[in-house]
Amino acid sequence: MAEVVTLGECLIALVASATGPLTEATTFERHVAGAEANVAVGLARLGHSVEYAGRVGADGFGTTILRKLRGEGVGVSALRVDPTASTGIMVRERRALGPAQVLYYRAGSAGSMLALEDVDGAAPLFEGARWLHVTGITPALSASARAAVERAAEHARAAGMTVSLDLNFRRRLWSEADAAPVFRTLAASADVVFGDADEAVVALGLPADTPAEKLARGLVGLGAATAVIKTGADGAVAATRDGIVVRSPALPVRQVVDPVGAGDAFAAGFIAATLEGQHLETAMRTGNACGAAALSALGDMTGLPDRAELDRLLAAPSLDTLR
Ligand code: KDG
Repeated sequence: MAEVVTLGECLIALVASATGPLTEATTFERHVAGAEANVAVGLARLGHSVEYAGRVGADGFGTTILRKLRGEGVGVSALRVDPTASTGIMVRERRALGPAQVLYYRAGSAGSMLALEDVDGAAPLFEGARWLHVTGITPALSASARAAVERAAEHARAAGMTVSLDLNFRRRLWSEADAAPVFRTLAASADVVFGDADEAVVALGLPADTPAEKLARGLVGLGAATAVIKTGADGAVAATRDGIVVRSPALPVRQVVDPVGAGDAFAAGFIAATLEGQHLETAMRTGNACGAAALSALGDMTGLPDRAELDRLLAAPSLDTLR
């Protein structure tokens, strides 16, 4: 019986080997990606049992994903191979300056066809599990995927599980106007909501310069018990329904190798610490440490720390060499 259940689209990321414009990129590294799968692997590396539900195509990339998740110790009993569609792909350039472009090739992919039947088929996984993690990416993929996420939240609530939502707004998948009401509905059935300032602004319809603490309080106002706003190099700020506000500084990162996946790493660390009975301060610190670790390596999952790595980071975040 797994402690954590998550669901979504796990896809292949082709990440440019060198920094610079996509136009000039000639070689790409193949990585396994997908926000919920990143969280699943992050939790598994920290020693938590986790089940991942979704669909991949009956192709080589689908097999890559299955092998990767199995190899990381993530349960894949509810990850179906769909022979009617391909595994989704995203292509990422890397930039030393300015935002990096992401191209998605996932319309009609196997993962985007996630549907109610996948969640209902996975219902036994919810019995005895403690936590469900969902993101705002999956509801953007298709109407059936959105219904699946909402159904998963219903199953989790019925089973007395804690539900976390990472807003993860993806402008290339849907508009602010379409995303905002979905974010609000999902936040209302979540216990913990994660997001960055931009995503919270979209969910709450507030001005872009709204301070992080106010955004966290706003998300709590939607119904969550705790909301965490990640503020990049500044760390994160959390607000709770009881009026507590916690600020947690980021760990120093000497070189940001790849920013993608840091938010998922934060969520994994936060969830792991909370499952271990730690206080909000420790959950935030653990989340920040995992986020920093993810920033330091290429690919969404590469830098996710195991327990020993996390302990080293938390003990001596600014040492540059251990001799
Ligand atoms: O959070 C990282 C994700 O953005 C990445 O793995 C791919 O799920 C993904 C997406 O849709 O952007």
